[in-house]
Amino acid sequence: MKKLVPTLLLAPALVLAGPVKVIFDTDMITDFDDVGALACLHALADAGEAEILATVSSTRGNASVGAVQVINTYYGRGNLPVGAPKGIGVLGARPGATRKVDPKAPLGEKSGGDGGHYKYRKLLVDYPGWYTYADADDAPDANDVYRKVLAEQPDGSVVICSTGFLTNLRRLLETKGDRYSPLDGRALVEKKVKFWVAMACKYFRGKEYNSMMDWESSRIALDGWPTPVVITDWDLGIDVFAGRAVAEMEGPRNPVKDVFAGNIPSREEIRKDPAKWLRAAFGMGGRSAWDETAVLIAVRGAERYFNVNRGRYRMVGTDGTNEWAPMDDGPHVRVSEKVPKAEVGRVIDELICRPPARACGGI
Ligand SMILES: [Ca+2]
Repeated sequence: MKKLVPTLLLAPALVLAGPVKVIFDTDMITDFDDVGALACLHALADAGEAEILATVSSTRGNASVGAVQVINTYYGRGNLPVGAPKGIGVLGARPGATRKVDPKAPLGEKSGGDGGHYKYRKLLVDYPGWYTYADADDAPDANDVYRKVLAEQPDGSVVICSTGFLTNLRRLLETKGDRYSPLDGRALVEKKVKFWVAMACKYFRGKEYNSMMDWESSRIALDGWPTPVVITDWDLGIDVFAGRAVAEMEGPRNPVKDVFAGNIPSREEIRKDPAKWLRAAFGMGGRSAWDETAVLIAVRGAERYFNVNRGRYRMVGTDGTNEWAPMDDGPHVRVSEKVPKAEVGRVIDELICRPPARACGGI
């Protein structure tokens, strides 16, 4: 008989009084569904559904932390704690990259040497004064951010939402007791974290960018996490589309609108060859909304929009491959379609398009 997933673990908005406390962990190195995800999270915070405790980058040496700060500032929360991994961590957009783009170098071509960094470095050029860390390497250690924030929060109250690499989560598990807490990382997570929702992995076997790029950290984090983990995987998000609405929204420019408007193909282009654009993760509704689905789950619970399936994701081998094994008492939950994907996309678009409730600033 199929074991039911305890609702208590998956629908915090329904069982906890007050806003859901969220730490957002993002890459912002290539793709830009992270921008939509962070916009959704701010909109949910504006509505009183979420409280954003920190926003950290899972990459090093690029514009990711600065880009996060630009978006935070747009929503009037420029002073949110930010951080990045130290010592280990993804440096470039491509697997095995050993060099980072110099954050002080002139802005490169969109499809040239800057690669995926372009859109985030451009954000920093276009919004000067909205951020403090142009280079993620200059930002505080994500471990300090995580440990300080977790130690200050009530037990079992924090939801971690990761939409990038699992580097920070691995590093957090490996921390020792410090000035914030005598507990080691695993014990601190066990005490404070209600659950972790990760946009990662490929169903049921394959390679997926977030879990592949730093596969060793993915293995350690997925195998060692002591509280429930909800996975929204590549196959779920590929045909949930969002972002066209904000890209075509009337009104003044803003960093969220800029990113979507500058990076999604026109309706006409998609009309000419929809299959080609789907392979590139674009649809008439915009960009595949992998990361935004993770935010919906973190704040509103997995079961509001998705079916839940229990099992275990694990990394296999040493090339970044993962696989899913269904099991009634597995430590992980994988979500699948329940509410039609087009409707989920509309929910996401409505959040992304909401004007900020606070005045721009806070940096
Ligand atoms: Ca991402």
